[in-house]
Amino acid sequence: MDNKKQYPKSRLGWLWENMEGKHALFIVALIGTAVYNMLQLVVPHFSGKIVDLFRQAQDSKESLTANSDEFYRLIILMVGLTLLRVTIVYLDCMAYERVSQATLFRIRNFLYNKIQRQDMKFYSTYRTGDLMTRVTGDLDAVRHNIAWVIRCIVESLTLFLSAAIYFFTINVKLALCVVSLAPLIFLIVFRFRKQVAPMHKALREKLAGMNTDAQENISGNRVVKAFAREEYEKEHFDKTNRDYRDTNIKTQKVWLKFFPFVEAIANALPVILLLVGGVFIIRGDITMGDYVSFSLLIWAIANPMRMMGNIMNEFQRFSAASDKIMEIYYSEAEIVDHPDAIAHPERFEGRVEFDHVSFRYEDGKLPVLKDISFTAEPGETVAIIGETGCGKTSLIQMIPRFYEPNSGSVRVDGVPVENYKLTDLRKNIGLATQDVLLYSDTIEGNIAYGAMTLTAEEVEKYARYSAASDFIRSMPEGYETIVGERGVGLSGGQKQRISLARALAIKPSILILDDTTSAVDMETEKQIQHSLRNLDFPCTKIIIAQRISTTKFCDKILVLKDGKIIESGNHRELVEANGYYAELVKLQLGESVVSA
Ligand code: DGT
Ligand code: MG
Repeated sequence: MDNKKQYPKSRLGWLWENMEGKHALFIVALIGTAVYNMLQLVVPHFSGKIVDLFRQAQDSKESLTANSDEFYRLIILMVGLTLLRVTIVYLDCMAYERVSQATLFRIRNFLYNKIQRQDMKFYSTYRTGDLMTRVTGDLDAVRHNIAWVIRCIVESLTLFLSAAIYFFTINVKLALCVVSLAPLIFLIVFRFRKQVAPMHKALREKLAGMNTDAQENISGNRVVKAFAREEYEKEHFDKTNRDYRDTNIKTQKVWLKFFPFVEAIANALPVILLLVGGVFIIRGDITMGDYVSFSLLIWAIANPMRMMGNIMNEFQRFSAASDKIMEIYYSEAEIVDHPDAIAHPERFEGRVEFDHVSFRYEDGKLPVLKDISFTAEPGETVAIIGETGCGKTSLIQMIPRFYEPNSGSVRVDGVPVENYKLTDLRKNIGLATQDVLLYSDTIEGNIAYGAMTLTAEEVEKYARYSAASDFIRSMPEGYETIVGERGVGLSGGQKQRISLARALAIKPSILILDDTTSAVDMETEKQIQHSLRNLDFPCTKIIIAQRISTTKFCDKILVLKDGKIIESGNHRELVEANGYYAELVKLQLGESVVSA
């Protein structure tokens, strides 16, 4: 399991690092916890003192009257210190809340930035539901650890230690009898930890699995409905949910197994006190007041013992959760700016070269691209055609450096892409991906996603380029129409056209279209082709296409098969070569057109 991973910091070290700016407050809060718990001893102590006051003379009334000043002094002290304790508790709670929220805020932001900066490999490794669990439930376990678990540990330790010390100052033998049970409790809790730790790991996995199921089914609801799989999905979720519940119960049962022993020991304490204390009083070793203090304070020994199981339980939950967060926290994207990457703020010319590029996905067995070489000169249009799965999408992903070739080199304007800063490289590339993702925003907002400063006229111009302006204008709210989640409410072709407008809006020097017109009709496609040829900025276009009508006017056509370029040339050359492309032409346009 991944908990074996080594991180630069331990869990608590990592937590401490993320409390940055709140270290002092946290330490004050911890000291506050220690102080108000020590103050808990005050009431029993003074009660004991008062009892002894009562008993100084034969008659309690007499002795109290004789010492009434002392009596009132003690009462005022008790009330005053109790008020002080309550105030400290209040401020202390606030301090823990502040520290834990600030830490949470910092980690959450850090994680979000980290996730944003990750590369494609990361996104194909982690499922959305799992990532969501990490930034929500797991983070909450971390907050709980600061605001509750650590505080409880300090609280229990202080109570136990100060009560123990107090006991020892009164009477060593009696204190020894009471405290001697502590090691037993430690032993039990230690064994408990061993059993409960794996349970929390399993619990954490089950929760993530459940969230992933829920997330996939909600966002994939159309598929579920289309295949009438609601019942199946309901049952499936039911099972996951039940599984999670059962694991939860099992985890609790682990504690129940140990609970009776801890409880028995904790309950044995007053009995010991009663017995041994009684004997000591008879023998005159302790006063009645000492005995009262002892018995009023025995909870300060027993409660921490009782709490230990709970604390251990919560701490294991924190461990499992923080491991999951730290995995993302310390993950490094492999594709990042090289240390000696050159800044290139100017616009690229747009020459794209593939030089003997081969590529295999890290988790894939077979190479996906084999020895690909071609050049797209600035302003040229290069089409890539080939059957499904031949590697077209993989090929174009090398240009914005979403993936890196295993061998060979991809160059833009003569410079290997890895020598550019990623942002410089990517802001020059307009990409319309195969599966279109639109944001829940207005159409205008979606088109201007990469170029926030666009004016309304410009947005409309790019919509016109992508043959989208007509349908957008015909919508009641036009460019202000809110696009539903993932573009719900638009047709496939409409979404493609908005995504094309979005890619054009950044005026890229390299435009990459991955099957961007596959869902639009022939007439609209023709319009798009026309405007792409007449853009008002220079631009190299790399177009993945299925239709001969798209490839026909391109400067260069690459025919890809099983990751290899098997033919390349313009339309006419390839038709004359009478190979795979010519076959396609025959299939799509019919014999007559070929011979014409
Ligand atoms: P299409 O879009 O259906 O026309 O197909 P292409 O030509 O765009 O194919 P492409 O490049 O998506 O996939 C080429 C091969 O690589 C195919 O066998 C599936 C595999 N593949 C694609 N993406 C991944 C990935 O993220 N991981 C792994 N292991 N394999 C992948
Ligand atoms: Mg593809």
